[in-house]
Amino acid sequence: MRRRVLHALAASGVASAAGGWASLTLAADAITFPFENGLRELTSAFPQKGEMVLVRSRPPLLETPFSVFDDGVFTPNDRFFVRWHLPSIPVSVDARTFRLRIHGSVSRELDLGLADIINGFEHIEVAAVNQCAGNSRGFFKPRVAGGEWGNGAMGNALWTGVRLKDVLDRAGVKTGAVQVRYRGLDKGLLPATPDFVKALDIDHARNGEVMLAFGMNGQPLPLLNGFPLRLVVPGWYSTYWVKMLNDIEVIDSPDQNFWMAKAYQIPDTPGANMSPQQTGVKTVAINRMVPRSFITNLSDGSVVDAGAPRRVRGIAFGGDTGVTKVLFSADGGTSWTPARLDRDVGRYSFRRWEARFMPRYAGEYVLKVKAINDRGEGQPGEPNWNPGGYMRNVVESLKVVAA
Ligand SMILES: Nc1nc2c(c(=O)[nH]1)N[C@H]1C(S)=C(S)[C@@H](COP(=O)(O)O)O[C@H]1N2
Ligand SMILES: [Mo]
Repeated sequence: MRRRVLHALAASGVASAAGGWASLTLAADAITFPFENGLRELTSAFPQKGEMVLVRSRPPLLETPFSVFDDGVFTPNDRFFVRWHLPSIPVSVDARTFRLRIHGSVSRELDLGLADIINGFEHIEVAAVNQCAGNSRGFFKPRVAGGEWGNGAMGNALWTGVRLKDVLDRAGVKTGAVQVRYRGLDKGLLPATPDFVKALDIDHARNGEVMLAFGMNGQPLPLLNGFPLRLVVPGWYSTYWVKMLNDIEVIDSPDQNFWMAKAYQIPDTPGANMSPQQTGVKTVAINRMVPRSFITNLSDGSVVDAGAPRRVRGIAFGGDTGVTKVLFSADGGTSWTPARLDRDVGRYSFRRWEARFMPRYAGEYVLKVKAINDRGEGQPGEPNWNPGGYMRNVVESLKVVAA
């Protein structure tokens, strides 16, 4: 794996999007999500990306077409979703001149090239789901502001990299440090636009799992997924997974910048749930993920043969811990049967599951699936709501027709 990634990095050297992606010609194909204003174009115009659902073009928000999740437990790099906040993203990054700076409350500032990182620290690998906090926001009712994703603002990859802990240890974190903050190469158009900066508490940053990743499914990261280096924070929403990471700063007081203190705040309530009328709700920075599960080989409105048994399959994940159980219902949630779980490739990963569905009679069937993680936490039966459109994890339903 290491050799393969290194080889590919050497061969590519520079990841670039010749010409940029501001002047795209859009494809004619489209899909419609089952919510208001759900029409989306399909595009293959972005560098290193196959066909993607176009949610917004500048900055790029590209969603994974849901059928891709039926193909395997890992989401291919060329179909992996993309989300950026600021419009000015480098259209090429040269791996040979790229530098990562580690500074702030440390004994020794570090200024590392990619080779220093790859050759200087032990490598680790983790299978982990990268999911936007606003995945599925388009389904929020009442509607909320923000990128109107369907369910495809997530993906699962095998990440290769080095422990953030090891890098911090080399720099020597000083006593009194409380957080570590991260920024990447992207910028706003105006100098007044706050840089996209995120922070993690010092103990979290040093837990040995948080990673500086240079490999994704055995390849260098695609440019749009953060080439050449990104933070991977297993179990946490991807707002913390800073891409094109070139600056790490150890700080002595909690970060108060816009992206921590104002954006990505959730109600401090179970399931980040509140009512649209509620005011004065205490908020906290979004953090760990919660369990979700999906059917991937049937979609709403699929037609199946009446009287013939059928395998239903899909994916589940536990959030910030493993999935222990996936339950399947073919009668709208009246009765549930355990699904068979596929190979476990790690607790932060998608886990595939399969169940038997016997549509004995012609007619409509409401299929549901729910995941329970190894802390016994399940998915709620009713959707949550909050003004940011974050953390949807309701038990999903789809209607199929047996004929
Ligand atoms: N540098 C940088 N990193 C970033 C962001 C960004 O705007 N800039 N967006 C974050 C958010 S909110 C998401 S959802 C993920 C998306 O990761 P992906 O594009 O690799 O799927 O990147 C995260 N890392
Ligand atoms: Mo996000």
